Amino acid sequence: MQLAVIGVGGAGCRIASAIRAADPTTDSFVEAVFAFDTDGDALAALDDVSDPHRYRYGPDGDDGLEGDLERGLECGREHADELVEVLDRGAPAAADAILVAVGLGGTTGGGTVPPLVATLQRRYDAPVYVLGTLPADGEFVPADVGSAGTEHRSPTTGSDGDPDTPETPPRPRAPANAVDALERLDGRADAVVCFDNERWLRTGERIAEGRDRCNRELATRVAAVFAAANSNSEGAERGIDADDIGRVMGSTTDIVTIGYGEQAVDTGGSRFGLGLFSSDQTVERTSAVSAVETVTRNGIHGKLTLECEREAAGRAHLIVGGPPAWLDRQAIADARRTLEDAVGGARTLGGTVSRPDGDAVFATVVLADVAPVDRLEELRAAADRSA
Ligand SMILES: Nc1nc2c(ncn2[C@@H]2O[C@H](COP(=O)(O)OP(=O)(O)OP(=O)(O)O)[C@@H](O)[C@H]2O)c(=O)[nH]1
Ligand SMILES: [Mg+2]
Repeated sequence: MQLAVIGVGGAGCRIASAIRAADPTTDSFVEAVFAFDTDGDALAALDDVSDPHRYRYGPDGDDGLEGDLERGLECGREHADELVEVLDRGAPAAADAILVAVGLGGTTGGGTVPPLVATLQRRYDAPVYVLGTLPADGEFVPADVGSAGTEHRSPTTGSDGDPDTPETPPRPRAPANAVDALERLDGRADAVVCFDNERWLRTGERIAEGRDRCNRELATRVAAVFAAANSNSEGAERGIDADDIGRVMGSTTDIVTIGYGEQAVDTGGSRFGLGLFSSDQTVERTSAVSAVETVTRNGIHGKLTLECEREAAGRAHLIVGGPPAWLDRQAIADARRTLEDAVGGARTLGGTVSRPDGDAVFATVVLADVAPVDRLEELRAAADRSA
């Protein structure tokens, strides 16, 4: 499966760049990465996007949009065709899906992505998925309004920490922007994969301090889903293809969250030699079973990109992968039942990914059509309060 990744705005571009960096296979699942921003300095700071695929558009100056989503939307509508022309030059026609990454609290990203996704849907047959971060409380809740007497994270301004950490302005409109952008994506995006910054930042940590770590964690999960549909599953029980991914993501703008568990395993040094030999490796069955059980449990019950009750999922997909000798069939069948039990009546899919050169067993859990989600309700309430 080949994915065209488009980052829009500061967060979106950094996440797109991190996805490129996380691509684990030589047979890359990332067909092309594009970065679109109104902020030229932010574009210039990206690590893993080639120059011709970085594109600045819209008003000049850092705060041309001044946090105003209406202006962001206007800018997005005005420039959507122009951005798609930039994509056309990079030939994403071969892509099986398009992934648009965005920080949903932002003005550039939140304003551009809804009209951009609408234009992409008109121009390409491939499904268009949005990967959106949800704003953290520290961005918009004043420091002295912490909940129920608990000490609250300080706002995102100030350079009281590491002087090398870039400052980030407070974003009082972040929840309203996020809620508004999500509503506008309804009926446009095939699905919206969410990542909750509030859950992934450490206590007291500012976006600028924690974002690179968060982006790596998110990129690992995105890669685990989409690279799975790109791998050689020869010898494995059941592979995964783009249709499986399409089935679990759906096409009706469902909210999607991803869980992930990984365990390093001894591959007898085969990763330094030819991958060929790792399939000859003998692994004690109890070790293989225990590895699959552990990563599955962590994938299901560990931290999700967006927290929700497991029973809140309408569909679920379990991907188990690793060196072939570690992929115990019975353990994988049991893992699938563990997921079925956890999600109640949700429809579940399963697949196996053989990674002859890998040195870890992993489980990726995709939960789709999740509702209700507490964090989304919190952001809606915060948006109402600021209205
Ligand atoms: N996970 C993650 N979230 C980020 C990152 N940068 C910003 N955010 C989040 O994304 C939201 C939008 O920020 P940006 O992407 O910088 O905003 P933008 O789209 O460039 O819009 P403007 O700068 O306001 O024009 C913020 O409210 C943060 O919640 C990042 O690198 N990683
Ligand atoms: Mg910006």
